Amino acid sequence: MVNHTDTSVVTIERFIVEQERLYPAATGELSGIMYDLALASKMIANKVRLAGLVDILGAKGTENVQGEAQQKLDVIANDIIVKALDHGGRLCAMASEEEEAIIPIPARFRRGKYLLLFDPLDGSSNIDVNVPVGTIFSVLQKVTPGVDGTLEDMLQEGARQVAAGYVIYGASTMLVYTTGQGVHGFTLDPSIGEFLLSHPDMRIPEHGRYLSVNDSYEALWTDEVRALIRRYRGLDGKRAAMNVRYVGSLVADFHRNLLGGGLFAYPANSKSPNGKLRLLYECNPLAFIVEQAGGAATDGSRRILDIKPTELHQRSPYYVGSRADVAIATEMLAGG
Ligand code: P6P
Repeated sequence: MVNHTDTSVVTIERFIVEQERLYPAATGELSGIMYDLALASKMIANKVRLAGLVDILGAKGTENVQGEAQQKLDVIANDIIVKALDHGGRLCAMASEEEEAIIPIPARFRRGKYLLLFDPLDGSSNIDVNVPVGTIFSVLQKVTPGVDGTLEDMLQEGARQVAAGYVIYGASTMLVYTTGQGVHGFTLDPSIGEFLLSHPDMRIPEHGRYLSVNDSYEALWTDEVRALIRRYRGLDGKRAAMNVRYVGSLVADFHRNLLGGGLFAYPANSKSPNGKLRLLYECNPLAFIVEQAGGAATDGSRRILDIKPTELHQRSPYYVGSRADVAIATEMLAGG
């Protein structure tokens, strides 16, 4: 790990180069993906920031005041990421929450050895109430023969990710990522258009302050889940009560808990037996981040990163955050 004495002038580009130098065998392909993701994030940040002003909200297929075809912001974010990364020669396929099938690299572009999976704008329904939203991404390495990425290449356990991260579009725009060498946060300085290293080596506190859960589903949970949430809320006297903080935007809730310590829970319920969140491009990347920061993530019985996916858009129950609090979930749900 390079020792940064003055983090105020470490751009993400410099940080990526210095990280790459730690690995003589590195080809620079992964670094190139991170550059392109940083660029796409700046472009999306611009769109999100202006969303309330230029009438680009609303359902896809309608027309805006200029009579232009209306696009939802998450479709716009999706297209920004695809176009920023499809021609760099580092990827052999992509997958997005916005697209049912995997996204091939156009025939005119060279293929690389990596795959990018992403949720382009998670929580986008919160835009019009000015709640922070986010982009979540996961990078895998191709495992099948041939040059084009396949569904099989996408369906790898989260433990096989080579990089993961998120961008939070809030009071400031932050990009937080890991390549397995710790978690590092960069804050966008819009006056110069650069992401600057603001949070080197992020660590999540062992015990959580915050509990993030939508307990309007309480009647749909199992007795074990209800007992677990009561534990976190200090109602069974076995744990101090956690402060409930839930904004309904995964990246915003996760980011606050990463910084202050906490647990985010989206349990299975009788209407959604696998919960709501997507394994491949929501649960896995944030699980990689949180483990690298000293936390943990489970579906209630298994480590999230050990789950072998069977479908591209499959969902998973999700408990992620401070290690001691995730351990309580495992103990109370899996009889662990
Ligand atoms: P609920 C946003 O729609 C999202 O996908 C996540 O960002 C968020 O954590 C979750 O759904 C909120 O879901 O059911 O509590 O409204």
